[in-house]
Amino acid sequence: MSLTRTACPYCGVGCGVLAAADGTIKGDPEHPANFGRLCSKGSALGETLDLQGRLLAPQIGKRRAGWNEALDLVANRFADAIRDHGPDSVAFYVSGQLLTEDYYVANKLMKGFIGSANIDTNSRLCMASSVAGHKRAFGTDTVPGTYEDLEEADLIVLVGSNLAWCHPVLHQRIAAAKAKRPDLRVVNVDPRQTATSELADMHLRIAPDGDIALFNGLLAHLVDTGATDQRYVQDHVSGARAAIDAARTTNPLDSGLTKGDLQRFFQLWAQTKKVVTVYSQGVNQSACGTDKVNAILNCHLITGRIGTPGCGPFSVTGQPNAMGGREVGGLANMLANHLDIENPDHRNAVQTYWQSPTICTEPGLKAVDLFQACASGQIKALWVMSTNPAVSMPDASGVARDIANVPFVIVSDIMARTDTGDLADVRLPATGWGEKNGSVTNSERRISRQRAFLPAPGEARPDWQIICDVAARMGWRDAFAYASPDAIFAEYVGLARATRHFGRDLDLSVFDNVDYEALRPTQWPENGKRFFADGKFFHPDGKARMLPIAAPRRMAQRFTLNTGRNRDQWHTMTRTGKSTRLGTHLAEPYVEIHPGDAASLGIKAADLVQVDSLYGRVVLRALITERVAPAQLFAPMHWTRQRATAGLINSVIASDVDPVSGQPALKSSLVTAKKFNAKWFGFAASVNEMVPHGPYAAVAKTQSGWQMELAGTDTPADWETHARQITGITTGEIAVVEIPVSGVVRLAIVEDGLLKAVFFAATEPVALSRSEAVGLLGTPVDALTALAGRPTAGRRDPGVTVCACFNIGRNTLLEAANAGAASIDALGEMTCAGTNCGSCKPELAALLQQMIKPMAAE
Ligand SMILES: Nc1nc2c(c(=O)[nH]1)N[C@H]1C(S)=C(S)[C@@H](COP(=O)(O)OP(=O)(O)OC[C@H]3O[C@@H](n4cnc5c(=O)[nH]c(N)nc54)[C@H](O)[C@@H]3O)O[C@H]1N2
Ligand SMILES: Nc1nc2c(c(=O)[nH]1)N[C@H]1C(S)=C(S)[C@@H](COP(=O)(O)OP(=O)(O)OC[C@H]3O[C@@H](n4cnc5c(=O)[nH]c(N)nc54)[C@H](O)[C@@H]3O)O[C@H]1N2
Ligand code: SF4
Ligand SMILES: [Mo]
Repeated sequence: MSLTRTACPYCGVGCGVLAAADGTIKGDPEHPANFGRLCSKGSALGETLDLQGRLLAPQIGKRRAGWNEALDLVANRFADAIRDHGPDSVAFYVSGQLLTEDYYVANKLMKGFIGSANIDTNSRLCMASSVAGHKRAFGTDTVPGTYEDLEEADLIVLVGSNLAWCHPVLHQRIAAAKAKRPDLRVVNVDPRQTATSELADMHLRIAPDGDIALFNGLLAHLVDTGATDQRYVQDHVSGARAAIDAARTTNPLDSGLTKGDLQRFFQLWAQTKKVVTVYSQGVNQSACGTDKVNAILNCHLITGRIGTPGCGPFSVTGQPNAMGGREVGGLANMLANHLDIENPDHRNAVQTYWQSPTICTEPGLKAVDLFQACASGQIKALWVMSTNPAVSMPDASGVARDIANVPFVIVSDIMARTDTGDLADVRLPATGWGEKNGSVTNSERRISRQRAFLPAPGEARPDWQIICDVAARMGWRDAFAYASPDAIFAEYVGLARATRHFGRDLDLSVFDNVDYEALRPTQWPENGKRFFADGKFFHPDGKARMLPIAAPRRMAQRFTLNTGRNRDQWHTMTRTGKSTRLGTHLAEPYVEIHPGDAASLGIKAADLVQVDSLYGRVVLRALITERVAPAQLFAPMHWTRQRATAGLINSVIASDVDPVSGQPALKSSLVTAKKFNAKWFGFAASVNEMVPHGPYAAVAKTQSGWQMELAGTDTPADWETHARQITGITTGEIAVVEIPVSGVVRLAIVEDGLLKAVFFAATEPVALSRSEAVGLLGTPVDALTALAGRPTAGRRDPGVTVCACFNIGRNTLLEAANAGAASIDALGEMTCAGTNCGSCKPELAALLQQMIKPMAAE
């Protein structure tokens, strides 16, 4: 089977992938982002390619429609709204998971032809504060460095970034560099202990939003100890005086760190010339996110540590094409190609190049405002592409209501059912990864091709084509008459050429007349080039700006709810949720809570916790751990209404935003927490797909079907009926074991000699080997054996999955460790764990650490 050279559709590392239609997936050894490596999500891509659950034809309401009918309807409703209420009565909400070509035409249609800037994107939730911080400091949204800087640096500071889980291949590059050069220091600044902290020499457990106090303190220290580069500052930087004065008014102890830790960190930073500061959502997703970015940039500017090998601030992007989206101007406050809406010369140039009837003259609505405008009735037609805002926006229940309030909603997605798709009037089937062609830009400005290796399924069409089809029907056929993404890319490169005289950073000349089909991963402005070592910035005076940043006041809080990601899931799980290998790493929505807090709330291991805010309520499994600090909670963002009844974490998050960037504060919500009083707890596994219902229920796909965790506040009248309802197995024989004293009920359904479903309930959280129960489904085991709830003779319970690539469970690893495997490599040799993608290595290290603890204590 011949392999197609393409790029991973998940994170912004932008790994090269070799893929084939039979599901073969390999890392591309020649791609400069990963040199052949892949993480667990990348490795499991082959398992997400099946057509189950895909949207394969346009739908109007609940009815299947033809493309012509659906496109006519969309074009007419948009045209009607614009005619009756003006261009600002319509909006697009798009995604950093669109390809550059999709993004380019969506932006062109809205800004140049409809004449509004009401196109915003999920990058608002992701990168907006970095964009705003870059623009304030540099005059443009420029990421100065390259991945090689991570290998060249002597100190890497990871701020608000769980690189081990979220950018695993970059994490592995750092780990490899550190193994080779043990002098390389790594510092992790995160209120939580994460898999990333394990690699770090120093974990600074900062208070929520304590980052400004930390970096202002550092700035003052750099000045006081003469660690600044006065020449660089004099020639190339403005605003240093005011920034230093503001920094001096900050008390570094407001960071929540001790004096000793602060001193150690300040000295290390001051004394190490080659520093890279990597940051992501712990910085961006905050009500002071832009200020955090500039507090970091200030320290790099005052030392001139920017743009030289091993030096610089490095905002790592989350989505595969967050950078491409920024380049083509896909945010409401940008034009195109890093040009500014506010600048009439820029607007004229773009309008002339597009030969468009109009051009937006002022910024459009940013995500949170955009959905508020849906609530107020301003937005008459909304088109959502490649994102799931009914889950991922703050105040997700409110946003779902806002979307439902829009008279006409279009959702383009690859999946038939998503929480947002459920609210649409028209759903349009898009081709997905492996079926579509285009380009993406990764965190280090490298443009790679995504290439198709599968046919388009059903009637699905590429996003760019759907947008152009609508534009044509709105009367702009010629301006959107592209034969292929190739033509769109060429136009985008041409726009950069036509606007080169403005002297902006986005120089795409390396792509002039490039062979698109054969395009190799290439950085702009050219491979290996860094920005700003020459001191040339993009403000009118050519200088960078340091900004005076004030630290936020710390408030007394009951619980601060922090949110983020799991190693093996991607956002709202529409794709990773299909992989059984990925589904069992952490199989239900959970909340990390400190042991002290758990004790004071009477919460024991595996209990359920109810988390409330002014906006909503969630019920989550307690994960009691010292990884979180007292008075803080952490919950992952992944669970949707389809996967859990009460796990939608964003339903408790307020829509507070950063005043500069408009990015929501998704990491520090004020909430209360208490024990959820369940009458009973349950676990079910079935060969059928199960739908979560009841006060607490969460489903996950398994290799034998589906599993569900449950809890109820009322005891069902009849367990047998309940079990059949839950598992969806209505025929076959049912065996029941009931132990009235302890309230334990166990049921198994056998049909045609095969085990079809099991259901366990108890008044306490159900203790049983899930992997064992799941492993028995579909096999000819007798019901009573299935109900034992523990490994049958001759079978070993592998335990919860640790290594997703080879499906190696915790118990298997513990056995190997007991048998003498004392290092990650040894574990790998015995069990294969960690030898493919390596994403689980931090967990392997933790497991080994745990094993040696008792001995160390002796
Ligand atoms: N497995 C996986 N990988 C992904 C994704 C995914 O869904 N799954 N999504 C991709 C996307 S789009 C993105 S944006 C990236 C995100 O990548 P990351 O930013 O690394 O991920 P998060 O888990 O959102 O948050 C990072 C850390 O910020 C910390 N934090 C919270 N508040 C603060 C604070 O005030 N200060 C500091 N210093 N830290 C704080 C959190 O405890 C958390 O550990 O991941 C990308 N990669
Ligand atoms: N609490 C909390 N909330 C957060 C965050 C957080 O850290 N905490 N992080 C925020 C961040 S950084 C981000 S990036 C967002 C992500 O949030 P979303 O963008 O809402 O999440 P996804 O699940 O990635 O949604 C992508 C959708 O596009 C569909 N899709 C996939 N491929 C294609 C395609 O080729 N074409 C089309 N048309 N559709 C496609 C998928 O099926 C899916 O429905 O979440 C944000 N929300
Ligand atoms: S690190 Fe993993 S998710 Fe990110 S691009 Fe590489 S393989 Fe894909
Ligand atoms: Mo993101």
